[in-house]
Amino acid sequence: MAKKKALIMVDLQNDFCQGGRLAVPGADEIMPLANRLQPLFDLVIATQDWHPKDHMSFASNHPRYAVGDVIVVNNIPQVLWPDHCVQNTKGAEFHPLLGLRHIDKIIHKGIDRHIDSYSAFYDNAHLRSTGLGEYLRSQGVEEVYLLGLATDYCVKYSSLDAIYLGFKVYVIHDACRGVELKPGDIAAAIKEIKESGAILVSSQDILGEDKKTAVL
Ligand code: VGL
Ligand code: ZN
Repeated sequence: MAKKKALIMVDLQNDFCQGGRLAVPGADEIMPLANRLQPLFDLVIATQDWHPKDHMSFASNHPRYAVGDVIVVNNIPQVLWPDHCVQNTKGAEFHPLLGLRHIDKIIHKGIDRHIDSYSAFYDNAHLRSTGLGEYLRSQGVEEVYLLGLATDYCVKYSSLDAIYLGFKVYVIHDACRGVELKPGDIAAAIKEIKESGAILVSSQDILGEDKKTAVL
């Protein structure tokens, strides 16, 4: 039997899209791709960044600091962000053009106010699992494909953790967009993703392949 494949759609939420609190350039362009890709997978996971209002990653909760500053909390560098993806707000909802009917499981992350969680699998200190790794294993998944936001944060850390957990990992590069806080951040993230052993693919590699099998 073919290896079971999961698609992990990372943080396709309003706050990371046009008009959102932490808008990632080009984010909205991903939705049509995500919608075409979903039916081709055995399992579809969507993550949501899901912060309490008093979350430590918000600059607004650190009076002497500004958005973009980096502080160190428990020996872990923390970028301070605008308030974003606050639980049960419009900004935390999925983008309105994202199809939801193929989604098998939603993973919330960043829910503990004391620590951030870029990865879909663990918090930034690697102390607590979100349950995603265990879920994928329980479903017999061996290969994971990642797309979403942001290339240089949540996609990167999710990909590194998926490798760490022993999955075969593919990152669908044209279905990701990055924050690029500093010029070169996206390129550096892509390099790190590749060096970790994840494989970069294009959405056409996947969609095209499906077309071939369809005519056979
Ligand atoms: C993200 C910054 C803060 C992401 C989440 O989804 O990449 N980035 N929170
Ligand atoms: Zn966040």
